[in-house]
Amino acid sequence: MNQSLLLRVRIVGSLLCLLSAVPALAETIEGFVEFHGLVPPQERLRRESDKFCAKKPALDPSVRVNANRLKDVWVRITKGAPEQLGGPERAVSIKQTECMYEPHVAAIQAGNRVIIENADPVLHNVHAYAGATTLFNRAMPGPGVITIDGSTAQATSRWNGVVRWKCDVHGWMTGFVGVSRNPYFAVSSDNGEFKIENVPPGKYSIAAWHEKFGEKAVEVSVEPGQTARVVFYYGQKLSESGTH
Ligand SMILES: [Cu+2]
Repeated sequence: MNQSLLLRVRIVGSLLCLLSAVPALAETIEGFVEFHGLVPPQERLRRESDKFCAKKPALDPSVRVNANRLKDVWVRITKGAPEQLGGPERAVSIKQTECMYEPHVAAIQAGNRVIIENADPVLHNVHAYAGATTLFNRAMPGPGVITIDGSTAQATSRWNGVVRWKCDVHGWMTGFVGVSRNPYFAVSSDNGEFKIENVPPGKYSIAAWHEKFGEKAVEVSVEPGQTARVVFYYGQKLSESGTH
């Protein structure tokens, strides 16, 4: 081997060493939520009490299954990640449209803002509960936007769980916001998939929550340079939820 080739081999070798020494700090946890067994039919909501809302038929959004995958499951790391509050620069938007909340289930990090829009020409009353405690209760008499921050963000930061939304005018209007005390969370999509990004390698407990079917939990190990895959199972029990 001549000198210049040897030098090149050494340089490439050093670069490879450098690259492999750089720690992988941000991996992804991804997966989906399966539902097995008889899917409860989506009932048509009784909305005759309000002329505007009654104009459009609407279905109960609480259980939505598409090709054996369950939508609107809040998935988040519950153990293994340090507690960390979010900032007001991040926000989730929730729209009241045709007398429904869109999205039906959302998620934030405690401390983030919640922006609530009324796109309807009717009164909605945004009444948010943590358990049985009212977090806030705001009337929105017509189209407009309100932002929930400040004292409410502080209230949610003391609390780790699901905030339930309710409209006192229209009893069928409910929605949910999962509040995490770390930045690692997601909500399952139309096809039941979720993705949690920028997770440092480590061992974690991950919990899933669905408004009708409750909680599931799995342990997952996030390895450097690898995407961790998780499946949650609801409905008829075929096998335990787990990694795959
Ligand atoms: Cu309403």
